[in-house]
Amino acid sequence: MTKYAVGFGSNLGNRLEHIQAAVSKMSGFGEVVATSSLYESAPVGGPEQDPYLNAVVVLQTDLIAEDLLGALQSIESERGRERRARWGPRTLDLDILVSEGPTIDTPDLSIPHSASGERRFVLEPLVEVWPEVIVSGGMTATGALATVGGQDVELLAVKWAQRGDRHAGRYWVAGQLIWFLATGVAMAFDGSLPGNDPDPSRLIGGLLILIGSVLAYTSMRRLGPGRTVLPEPIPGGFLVETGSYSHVRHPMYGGVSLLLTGTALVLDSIAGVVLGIGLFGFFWLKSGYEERQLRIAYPGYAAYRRRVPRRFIPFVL
Ligand code: A4P
Ligand code: MG
Repeated sequence: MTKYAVGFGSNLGNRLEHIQAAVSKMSGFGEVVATSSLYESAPVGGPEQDPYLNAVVVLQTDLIAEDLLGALQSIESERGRERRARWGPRTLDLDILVSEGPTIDTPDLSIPHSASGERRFVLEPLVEVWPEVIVSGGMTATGALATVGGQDVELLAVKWAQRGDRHAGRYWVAGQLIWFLATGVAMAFDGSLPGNDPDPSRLIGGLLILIGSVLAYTSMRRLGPGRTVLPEPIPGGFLVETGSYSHVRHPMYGGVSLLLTGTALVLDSIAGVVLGIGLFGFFWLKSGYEERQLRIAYPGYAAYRRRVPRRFIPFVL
C-alpha cells in the first residue's frame, strides 16, 4: 500500500458534483483516508476564467503511480474533461501532488507535482491532511504554505465529500423563527398601541415598515422558482442578480429586519427595537453561511459579490 495525496480542481459545470463523483470513484481503487475542506480559489495562470473549487484527499492504494495516473485520467474523461488551453477551464483536474513512494520525474509524471510547493490552492488543503509531507521545492507543505502569499483562496465547507453533507441550513432557519418569536413576544409585552399624537419615532417606524415590506415582497417575487426557505440553493436554481439584487445581495433579510424594527418603533417597544436591530446581526451570520453555499453552487458568485458589495442596505450595510 502506498499513500498519495491527490488534488482536485474544477471550474466548469457543476463543480462540486464533479469532485464528489471523483472521490466516490477513487474509493473503488483504494481507501480515501483523509479529506480536506473545500476551498474556492481565484484562477492561477491561463486565460480569463471562473474561480476554481479545490480540495485534496489522501488515498492509500496498491496501484503504482503510473497506474494511478491512468485511473485518475479516466475519471477526468468520464466527467467530460477536454484539454484545450494549458491551464484553461476544466470540469475536473486530478493531480497526484505527493506520495510516500520514490520521487518520479518522467515526461508523463512528476511526483511531487511541479509547482505544488508554490500554490496556495494546493497547499491550504494539503496542510490539513498531510502537513509534514515534502512538496516540490523540498519544503514541508506547512513550511511552503508560510512562503506563499497573496493568492485568493477561501474555505467554503468542511464537510462536503458526500451528497447531503451540507445541511446546517435547517438550524439557521430554526434560529430565525425563534428570533421572530422572541421579537413578537417582546413587542406584545413591552409595546403599546400608538395614540393620536404624531410621535417622530413612530413616524420613522411607519416609514421603515413601508420600505421593509416593499423590499421583502419584491425580492421574494424576484427569486421566482429558485425561492427556498433554506439557505442552501435548490438543484437547478440560478443566481438572481437583477432588481433589488443588483443593489444588495440579501434584500429580503434587509427588508424583514427593517419591517420588524419599524413595527417595534411604532409600538414603542425598546426590547423589540433591540431585537429588530439585532436581527441584522443574526442575518449577517446566516448570510455568511448562505454565501458559502451559493459560492459552491455558482462559479459567478464571487464576481457578483465584488460587483454588489453590500448585503442588506445600499451604501450602508
Ligand atoms: N503530469 C505530470 N505529473 C503529473 C502529476 N503528478 N499528476 C502530466 C497529474 N498529471 C501529471 O496535465 C498535463 C500532463 O501532466 C498530463 O498529461 C500528465 O501526464 P493535464 O491535466 O492534462 O493539464 P493541466 O492540468 O492543464 O496541466 P498542469 O501543468 O498539470 O496544470 P496544473 O498545474 O494542474 O494547473 N488555479 C486555481 N485556482 N486552481 C486550480 O486548480 N489549476 C490549474 C492547472 C491552473 N490554475 C488553477 C488550477
Ligand atoms: Mg492536471
